[in-house]
Amino acid sequence: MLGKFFQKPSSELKDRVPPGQHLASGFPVLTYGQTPTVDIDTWEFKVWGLATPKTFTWEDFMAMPQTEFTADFHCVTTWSKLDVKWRGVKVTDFMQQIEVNPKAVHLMEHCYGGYTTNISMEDFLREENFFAHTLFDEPLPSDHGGPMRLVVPHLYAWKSAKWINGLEFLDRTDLGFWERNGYHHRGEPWAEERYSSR
Ligand SMILES: Nc1nc2c(c(=O)[nH]1)N[C@H]1C(S)=C(S)[C@@H](COP(=O)(O)O)O[C@H]1N2
Ligand SMILES: [Mo]
Repeated sequence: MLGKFFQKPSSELKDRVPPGQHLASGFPVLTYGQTPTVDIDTWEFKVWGLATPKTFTWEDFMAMPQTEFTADFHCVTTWSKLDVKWRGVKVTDFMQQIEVNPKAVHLMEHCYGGYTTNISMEDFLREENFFAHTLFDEPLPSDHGGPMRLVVPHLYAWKSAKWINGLEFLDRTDLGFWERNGYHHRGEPWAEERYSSR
């Protein structure tokens, strides 16, 4: 029934595939709505809310330390892709560039096209999170979120905002697009935090 697009994970990979997930062949694209056209020359990334407002250009991001990442990717619609290879800027390196009010406990990820998703500061500040501009040694394709997306490997991939262009720091939990439409507020795949009980 899973046909040629999905495989059951082999036993050695099983401990890397969360419950209820299947391995995808290839790298599916999952977008709600249109893929926005985003030009690197006019690209801007802003921080606001409980942080000193600041705007970054593409050059500003390229001047930050650049790191390679290999991470597994889990979509709540039940496909997973292991060992995705990316390059970009670690969230913890980016955070050196901004001043955040200690009252900030949560944030909203904002994107070109209007998509939003929320995340706690604790989940956002993890060492393995990064802003990605390169996928398997090629510029990140626009359907996968190019020129720049966030990747949060330890949560379902709807938290990995494509075409990201801003972070709004908050003193409380707020809900993003899918979270307002029934998805779990946190989305941890090993706990199968798929949908909200409310
Ligand atoms: N801006 C934006 N980011 C997004 C989405 C979206 O629709 N818009 N979809 C999310 C979902 S549900 C998933 S599974 C991943 C899919 O990333 P991919 O298309 O690169 O596989 O992007 C996430 N980030
Ligand atoms: Mo998804």
